[in-house]
Amino acid sequence: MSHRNLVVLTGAGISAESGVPTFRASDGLWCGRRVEDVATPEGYAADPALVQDFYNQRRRQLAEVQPNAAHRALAELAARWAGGFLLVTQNVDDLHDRAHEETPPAAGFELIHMHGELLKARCTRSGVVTGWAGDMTADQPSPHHPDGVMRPHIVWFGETPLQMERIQRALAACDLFVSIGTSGAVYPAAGFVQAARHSGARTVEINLQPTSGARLFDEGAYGPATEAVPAFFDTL
Ligand code: BV8
Repeated sequence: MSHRNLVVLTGAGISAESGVPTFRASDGLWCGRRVEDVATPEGYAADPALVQDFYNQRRRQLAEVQPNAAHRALAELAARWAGGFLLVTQNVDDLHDRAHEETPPAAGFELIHMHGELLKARCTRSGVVTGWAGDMTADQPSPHHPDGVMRPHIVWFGETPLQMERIQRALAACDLFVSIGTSGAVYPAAGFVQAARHSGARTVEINLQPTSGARLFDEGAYGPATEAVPAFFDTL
């Protein structure tokens, strides 16, 4: 079966073998606090220094990690894919970006970070988003608005994910949907497979082992992403 329009969704599991901890393996705690409590507007309002430090530590860690064979297999597929190819990641690391810089994609490729990016910051008043590689303080002055401060350009729990209309259009037109390294614990990303099925797409889950949503997929390919992802894409 030849596929034209591909949508791939990735989660923390695709970066795990690069050394980036997943959310729910580390029992979802950070400094003894639930990530769901730290990664929220309320958490940020209550203790901006703690939340900024949570992201400062993860931003610094990016300098120590590299894309792995799963990121590179996606980049190699994107370089040769003739149709539409939307890669939607829930991850805020830049490992996909670096893999596609090393192997430039074909014209029909697009990468969306639906939960934002560690290497970007946003002005709380103007909404202007800029690149940000260093640490951020709790009251980081914004160069874009006299009353604004810079916050991580991250979608917290309770905030609206980015580019949802674009994602929903791609899901409505896709004929192959592949979900890689995500537990399916977080919405709306966890609902994308249903939208793809509704469009008649072939749906595939790639993970260490079947997730609680495995029954929603036509097929599963199980094992570490650095093995299972290249092996599956070799069949396309
Ligand atoms: C929204 C940025 C409205 C932060 C993140 C009650 C019921 C249902 C939903 C809700 C509810 N109450 C609230 C909600 C909504 C809420 C939600 O879903 N909550 C959950 C906790 C119940 N969602 C939201 O608030 C979202 N916004 O709904 O707005 C809306 C909706 C639609 C349209 C418009 C508006 C916003 C959610 C975004 C939150 N921000 N990230 C940060 O990074 O600090 S989410 C966070 O979790 C990360 O992005 C992460 O990617 C994501 C999901 O986790 P996973 O990536 O799946 O990681 P996890 O650790 O869970 O799993 C890892 C997987 O990898 C496992 O399956 C494992 O087996 C596998 N794996 C491990 N190693 C490997 C591997 N696989 C292969 N190889 C390996 N080596």
